[in-house]
Amino acid sequence: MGVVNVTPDSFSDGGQWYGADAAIAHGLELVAQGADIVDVGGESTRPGAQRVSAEEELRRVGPVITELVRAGVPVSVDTMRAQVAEFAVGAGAHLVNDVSGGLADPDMPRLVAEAGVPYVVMHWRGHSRDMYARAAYRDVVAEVRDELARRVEEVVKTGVRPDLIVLDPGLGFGKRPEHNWPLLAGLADVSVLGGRRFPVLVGASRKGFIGKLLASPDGAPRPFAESDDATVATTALAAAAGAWCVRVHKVPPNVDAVRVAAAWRAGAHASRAADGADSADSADSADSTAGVAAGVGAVLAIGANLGDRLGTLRAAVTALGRVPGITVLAVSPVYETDPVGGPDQPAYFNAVLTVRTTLGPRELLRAANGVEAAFGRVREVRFGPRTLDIDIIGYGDQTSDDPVLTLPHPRARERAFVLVPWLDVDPGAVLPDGRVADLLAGLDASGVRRRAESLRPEDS
Ligand code: PMM
Repeated sequence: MGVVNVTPDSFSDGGQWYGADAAIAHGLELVAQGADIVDVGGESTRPGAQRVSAEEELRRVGPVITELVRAGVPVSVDTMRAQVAEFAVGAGAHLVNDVSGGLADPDMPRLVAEAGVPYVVMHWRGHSRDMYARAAYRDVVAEVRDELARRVEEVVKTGVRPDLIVLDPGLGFGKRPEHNWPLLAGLADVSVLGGRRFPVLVGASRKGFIGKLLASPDGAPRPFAESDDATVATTALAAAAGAWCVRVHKVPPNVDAVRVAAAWRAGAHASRAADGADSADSADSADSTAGVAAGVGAVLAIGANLGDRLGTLRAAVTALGRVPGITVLAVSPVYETDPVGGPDQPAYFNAVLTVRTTLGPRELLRAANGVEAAFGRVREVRFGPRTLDIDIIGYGDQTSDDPVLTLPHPRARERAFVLVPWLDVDPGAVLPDGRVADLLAGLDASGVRRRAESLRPEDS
């Protein structure tokens, strides 16, 4: 996760990306450098920071989020305000990153529940103005875990889906330097609440506790911009310990560190498997690279219900086939389908393609988002009309409850408009809950009507 702080006074990069144009360019640069998600924030949370108004926060992040989403970037909004999150999700942001874990704005959990987007619940004891006043712990790992457990219980009560929650120990937030190291070393303890393992986000990048660790002999802390190497070390350790995401300012060396950690975990996995040990909880994140070199089969569903639906789907098939690392294997017939859920809207054209890809699952998602964006898709209404929608239905036989990319697609099993064309290209297709043919037998497929046209560019 690359950071874009659209603020004049952030902790480590305040002022650098304050103008919308600079912030947008920086977000695009972070993605080009390998970030999977760009976290856009408009309110500084550095120790001692005063709050800005909701209007000012929206003025800062609004155009940046809108533009990055339009460019196909998976965006996270770093906000404690439901009003700002609502705007961001409406503009197509994928994730809400709330450093207060729903404490700062009581409307936030309900908004996130309704939007159905992933939600980062961070450990927090109060606003930055006087956060050190609350930095007293007897057993910091146990207290952070227990306080996070209470937050999770609360937000789930409000309707947030547990499988969309990401935990964050909140490094540096109401914590003195010495409190952060046990939390980093104890990520595994913080991630399991009530018997459930949650994905964990770690935000150590350029934080004061790193500067303090690297202080010069006279006690002067290392400046932010010179603590990136140490941030990379924390990234490698956190990723090797199984963190789902690291939030960083300088993307390239941290991407390298994540790749090293993934190889490390895969190595540990392989050696445990060779020993015949139980390896169920090892390196099986959505970005596991096992098998990618040889190419992995993936199933994509495409749909359109605005504009030239057939032309858009044809162009999307061509565009996907042109992405380096994607080879289109089979394209189903086109179906005209009645909309399911959402507002009153025109009928869709839907199809399914099978591809072989050397991209990892998140890279494939980014490629799909890029093609969607090329057709001007803006998600104004959830389940509402769209010029083009591309869903990753399956990626090899990987299962993952990664909140950004759940595999297989959690709603595929209930969608006749996906299962019907999927069977056309793979009659033996299976989902974890059964054969696709059997699942389809239990659905009403009367709203799914086969068309005569083909999507293959050579047939048009
Ligand atoms: N840290 C900052 C801002 N947002 N979000 C999450 N989830 N976790 C963090 O640790 C976090 C955050 C402050 O850092 P910055 O101002 O240097 O970007």
